[in-house]
Amino acid sequence: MKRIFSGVQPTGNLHLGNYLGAIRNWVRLQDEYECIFCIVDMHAITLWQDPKELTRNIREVTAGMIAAGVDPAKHIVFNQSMVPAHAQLAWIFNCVARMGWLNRMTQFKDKAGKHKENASVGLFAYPNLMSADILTYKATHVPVGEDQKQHLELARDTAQKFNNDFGVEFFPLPEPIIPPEAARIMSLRDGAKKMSKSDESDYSRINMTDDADTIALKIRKAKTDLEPLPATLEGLEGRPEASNLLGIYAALSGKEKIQVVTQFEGKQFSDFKKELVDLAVSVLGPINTEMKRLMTDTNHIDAVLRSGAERADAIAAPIIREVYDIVGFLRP
Ligand code: AQP
Repeated sequence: MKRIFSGVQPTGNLHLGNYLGAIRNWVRLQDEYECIFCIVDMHAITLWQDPKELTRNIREVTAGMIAAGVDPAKHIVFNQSMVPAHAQLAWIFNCVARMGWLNRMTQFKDKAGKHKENASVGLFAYPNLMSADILTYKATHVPVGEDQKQHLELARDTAQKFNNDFGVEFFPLPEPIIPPEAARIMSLRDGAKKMSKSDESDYSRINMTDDADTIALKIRKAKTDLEPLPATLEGLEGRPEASNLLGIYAALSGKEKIQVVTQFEGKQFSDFKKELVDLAVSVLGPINTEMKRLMTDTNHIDAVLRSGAERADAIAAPIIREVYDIVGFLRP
C-alpha cells in the first residue's frame, strides 16, 4: 500500500490555514493510503519554545487533528521525539546532503531573518530532519503545499545520493501529492503574509480553539479595502485581503472561488463578513467542541501518542538497522 508521511509543528495553536491547507486533506487521504501523521516537536525547537507550552501544544495539536477527523486507531499519530529513528537518520543525512543544497532553502532565509549568524544550527539543518522523517518510513507519498515543495525535492535528492554513495537501491524517491484544492490562507491583518501560528497578532489568524464570538470578532476586524466586492476574479487583483477572505469562504464551503465571487458580486464587506462568520462557525464549531472535550483527558491523548509511537517505531527501527549496516556501523 502507498504510504504517506506528513507532519505539523506544535509551535502554537492550530489555525484555519493548517486546517484548510493540510489537516482537512489528511482526513481525505486516510481511505486511500497508509498514513503516518507526526507532531514534529523536534522541528519546533529549531526556534525557541517554552517547555511547558511545547508540552501543551503537542497535546493540543493532537486533539485538533483527531477532532478534525484524523483516525488514530486506523493510522499512526505520534510525536516525533518518541521515535529515535528520526534523529538517527537525520544525522546520517547531515553527512549525505550538501551545504550548497541547504543554502538554497528559502524557508531558512525567511525564518532566520536578517540575523543568520544567530540562527540555530537546527534551523539550518531542518530539511535533513524532514528528509529523515519521510525516509525512515520509506514513505512513498508526501502531501505538500507550495511552501514545502523545495523540501520534498531535497528529500528526493538526499535519498538518491544515499543510494548512489552506497551503491544500493534502498530509499524510494517520495512523490508529492498536491491536493486539488490546496488552499493557501493568508493573515487576516495582512493579505501578503501567510496565516501563521507564530504571528505575534492573534487577530491575524483564526485558531481552531477559538469560540464562535472570537471567530466573529476576528472576521469583523479582518483588514479589507473600501471597495465593494468585485464581479470577476480579475477584480480581485491588487486586493489581497479581499481575495483571501473570498478564498477562505470558497475553501470552507467547498465551492470554486469564482462561484463565491459571483455570489457576493457588488456586496459590501460588512454583509459578506456576516455570511463568512456563519460559515466559519458552522465548520469549526463542532471541531472546537470536540477538541475541548479531548483536552479534558490528557491521559487519553498521551496514550494515543504512545501507541502511535510504538507502531511508528516498529516500522522505522528495522529500516534504521539496515541503514546502519549499509553505512558500516557496528550495532548492538
Ligand atoms: N496559512 C496556511 N495556509 C495553508 N496551509 C498552511 N499550512 C501552514 N500554514 C498554512 C500547512 O500546515 C501544515 C503544517 O504546518 P507546520 O505547522 O508544519 O508549519 P508552518 O507551515 O510553518 O505553519 P505555521 O503555522 O506558519 O507555523 P510557524 O508559525 O511555527 O512557522 C503544512 O502542510 C503547511 O503547509
